Amino acid sequence: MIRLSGITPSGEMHLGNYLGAVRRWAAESGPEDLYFVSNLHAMTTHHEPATLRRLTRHQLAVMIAAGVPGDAVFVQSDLINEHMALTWLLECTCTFGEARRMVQFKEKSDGRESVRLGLLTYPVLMASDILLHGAAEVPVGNDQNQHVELARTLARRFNANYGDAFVVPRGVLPETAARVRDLTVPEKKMSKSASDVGGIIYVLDEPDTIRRKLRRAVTDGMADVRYAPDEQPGVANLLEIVAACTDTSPTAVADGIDSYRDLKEAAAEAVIAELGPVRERALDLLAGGGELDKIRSAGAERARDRSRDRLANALHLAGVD
Ligand code: AQP
Repeated sequence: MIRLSGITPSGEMHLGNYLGAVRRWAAESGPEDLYFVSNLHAMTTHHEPATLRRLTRHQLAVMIAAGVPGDAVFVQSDLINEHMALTWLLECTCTFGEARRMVQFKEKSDGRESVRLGLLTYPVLMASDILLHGAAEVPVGNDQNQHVELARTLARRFNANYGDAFVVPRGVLPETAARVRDLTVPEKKMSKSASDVGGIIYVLDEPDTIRRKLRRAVTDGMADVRYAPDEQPGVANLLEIVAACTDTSPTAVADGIDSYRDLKEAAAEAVIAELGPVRERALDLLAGGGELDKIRSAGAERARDRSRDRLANALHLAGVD
């Protein structure tokens, strides 16, 4: 059974991406699973080419440094011909009404004067990612589940119209997904595209930067260290971060700490200990030696080999071989 997950290089990898996704990929990866940098998805709104190229490499390096197996990773644009060929087949399987109904399209296009067509069609590109690689399970948060549903619909429709080409995938909610919140706006999740970087801990942040950001984390005026996410979201976020980094529960962390100052210190120590080795290895990979490029091209070759017959069969069934 193949599970497929991706990360979009819309910014540098942060603690939320790491604890909520990438660290799990490293720990739980099965022999057939695939993890990719979805750089084509980063083009649906304004992007800078040089920045996108840099962030694509950055995401790949951090994934490898975090322990995601090298033979399970690839970069989406390294298989651009394959992904685009299947995207076209699926765009000709999807209706305009289906694409327009996607909630994320409505949210992201709302109020904008000019909207890239890719923002409308990107769920079809996501369906092609899933179907090209034969994924049976796609771990996603609630915000992406509608897109996996679309992939299911398109797989079923294509199979019914032309013949058996695709595994019908299903979305699965990760069991213990840590949801890391922004340090300065704890009501919101930590996000690559947030405008205030003070609320975001990046995986490659230096230890002093991590300490500074955590010292400035928003708490509340209750002066009470207990785990109450609804009443004390900032404190709960810090407790969850320590718990995730030290493999315990937020309540157990709260039991051993008396002041917000000590909580912030504990969070800084836990995060620095967790991210330190990943940061070091990622910086090594990014600095040179060609190791990262070798991993990248071997990953692309493997992913291409594994998807070749599936794509050829789909093209044949659709009558365009
Ligand atoms: N704050 C978070 N806590 C836990 N998990 C998170 N993820 C994202 N933010 C958090 C998980 O990281 C994986 C990769 O995310 P993505 O690149 O697909 O996009 P995203 O979810 O939209 O991430 P961001 O950081 O919020 O980016 P922008 O600002 O560009 O939208 C996913 O598994 C995601 O659940």
